[in-house]
Amino acid sequence: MAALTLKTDIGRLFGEVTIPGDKSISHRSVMFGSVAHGVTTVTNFLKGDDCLSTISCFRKLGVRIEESNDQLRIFGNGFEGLTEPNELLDVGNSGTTIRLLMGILAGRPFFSSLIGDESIGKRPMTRVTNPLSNMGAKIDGRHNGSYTPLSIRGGHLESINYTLPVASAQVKSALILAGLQADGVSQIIEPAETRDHTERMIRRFGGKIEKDNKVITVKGGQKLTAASIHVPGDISSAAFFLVAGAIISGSEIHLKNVGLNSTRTGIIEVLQKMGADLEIHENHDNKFEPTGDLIIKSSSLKGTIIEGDLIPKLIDEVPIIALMATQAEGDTIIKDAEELKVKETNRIDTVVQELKKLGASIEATKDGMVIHGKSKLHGGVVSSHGDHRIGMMLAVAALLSKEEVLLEKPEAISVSYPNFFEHLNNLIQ
Ligand code: SPQ
Repeated sequence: MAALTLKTDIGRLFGEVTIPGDKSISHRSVMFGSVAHGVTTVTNFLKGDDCLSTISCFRKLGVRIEESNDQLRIFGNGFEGLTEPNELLDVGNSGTTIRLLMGILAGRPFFSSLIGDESIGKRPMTRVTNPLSNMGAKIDGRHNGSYTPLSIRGGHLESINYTLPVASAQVKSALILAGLQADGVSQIIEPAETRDHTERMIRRFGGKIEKDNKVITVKGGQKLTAASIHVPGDISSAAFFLVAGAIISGSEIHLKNVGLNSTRTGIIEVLQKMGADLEIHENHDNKFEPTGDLIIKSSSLKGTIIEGDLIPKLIDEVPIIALMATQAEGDTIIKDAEELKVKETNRIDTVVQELKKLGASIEATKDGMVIHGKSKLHGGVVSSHGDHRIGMMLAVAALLSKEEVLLEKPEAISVSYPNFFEHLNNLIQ
């Protein structure tokens, strides 16, 4: 796709956005619907490219999935209802799809091959393939099973007692999904708390999982029963509007239906620490996943330090937080965030490289970045590098420029937010 001329030199942002469905929860709703017994219905499913890849993989595994405008119907027949695929399972750009799917396939007595796009081909898979192999799955792939294409022959699994070497919800979830099919009780220990959507899904589908601080315990052989799922709005998508509203003078944006699961709300803590004018209206009747409405107004911001256990709660928001820091007084230091190097792109390098092109004062460090505020951003030619979150961050950055900003590879944004530009443009005054 040709480079896109972004909106620049705007007055302010004003109005309301209904945030589309959460990507992490949408993936999991299809996966659990497929391995449960009965018909699962899903509303507010995110029809972004990543979640559509998950649907396509489960169809190839023999699951009937009906899509209408406002709902998905998934006809699950249990883990044992999945059948050997005749075709390659293509996960596109989606790390969540491939890693969680491997946890499911590890326990299935058949052969499958998984592929993805160029970015997936660079993302480390041994974090999942090693513990799954220890449980009994036979997995191979490029560089000794480290990278796609991967092949997996599943079957009988032994339970596992495993301390995660990195705080990763994807690794944790893959092991939980394998643990559900294993003999005995598995224990997974997290170095820091990560998003708990998989654990919540198990309970929603009638299963049991225990969590004691950072220790997760799950018993194999559980039967899951179909459920109805309403997917809350994605706080990682809302983050772009929260930051845009905070940094563009005179703005006021109302965000409806945002997921407020405390394992995901690091962005809210950072906005508050930096002095943002944010109102939170929690919705008290959603016990499956907490939700609420947010109102953000522009205000003056100050730099902060972001580190430690807060990082997994905002890992996908670091690109847009870095932009916010360029508009805050003083320095912002982001550390303990080495995981950013193995996302769709190396998000430390791509954030630093692209924001510098627009005039930001920002440096990469070994495990994060330092941003010196406040910078006046200007025009230029920037690239998403094929990473949706970098693309959306740059579209918000461009709003601050008086000169033209061209975005290369804008199509990446459809991975998690297909109508992002429509929503942004509706707010511009
Ligand atoms: O699915 P994918 O490509 O890994 O997506 C990203 C994103 O920015 O949307 C990461 F690049 O989100 C991950 C997130 O970083 C989604 C996720 C999940 O749904 O479990 C967990 C996080 O990854 P990880 O590796 O920390 O477990």
